[in-house]
Amino acid sequence: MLKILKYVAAAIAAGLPAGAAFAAWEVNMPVGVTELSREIHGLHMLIFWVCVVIAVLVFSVMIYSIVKFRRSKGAVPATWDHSTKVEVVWTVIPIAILVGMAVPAAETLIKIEDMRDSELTVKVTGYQWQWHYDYLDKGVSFFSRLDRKSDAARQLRSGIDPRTVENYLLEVDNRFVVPVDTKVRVLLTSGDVVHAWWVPEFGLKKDAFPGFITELWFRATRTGVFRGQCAELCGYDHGFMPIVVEVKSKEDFEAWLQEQQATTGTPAAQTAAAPATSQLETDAALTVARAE
Ligand SMILES: [Cu+2]
Repeated sequence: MLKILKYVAAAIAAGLPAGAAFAAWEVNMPVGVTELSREIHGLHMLIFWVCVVIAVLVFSVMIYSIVKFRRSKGAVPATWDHSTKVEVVWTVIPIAILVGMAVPAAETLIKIEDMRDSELTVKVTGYQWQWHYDYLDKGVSFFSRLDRKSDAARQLRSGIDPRTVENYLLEVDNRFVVPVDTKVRVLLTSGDVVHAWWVPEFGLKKDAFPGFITELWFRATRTGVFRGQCAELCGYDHGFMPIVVEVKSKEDFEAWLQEQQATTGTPAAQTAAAPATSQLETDAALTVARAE
């Protein structure tokens, strides 16, 4: 017995990365930076601990029974083979546990699908191999593709060490910019094959189908840059269509939006005709109108 335990301990020790590497060795899912990702993480941890408690109880009883009632100790097998009482107990308890877990899970699922009261809607279209972002009613749209440095390094026999490229394969030329503390609704579709929009820190991943629109929403609770990738095998350059979301403060986002509207030559009439939701937007329309 002791020998077996020694082997197990040695095997575990060999499998664990040592020292500092162990500290950075993340096995759990990230908590993320959005309202939904926190909720999903909370649900995940709740279910995890339910599983831990069940495992501890079941294995304790099992190990105890095996050790205590072994033949070498003179245990005599029972002669009965059926107990309705026990059958009822071991059916009712798992049902109660499952229903108990289904309630918070359903609450979170409903929340994920609730698109009401979104403050900004962006249509995101996947293409082989880039993303297109269209800020509906804002007159701003652009393609977002792998940045040049990563693209150069990834070429066969490029001679560039990918380790010298910052955020290799996880950087784009035009980032998807969104405001913080704002419910952003993403309408997902595709121009060719099935892609999937996935940003781990947002806790969400959804497929983009040609001819269909799927949707998701997020409300980032802090500013920063968050990276993801297309998560569907969408062709031979599938690994080269990253997603970079830049969450800015509301003021910085408005400034960015105005800048975009000015530089992309948004038709003034279109912007002015759209119902202005803020003074800043009206100002942007006037600025563009004056510039033309
Ligand atoms: Cu893709």
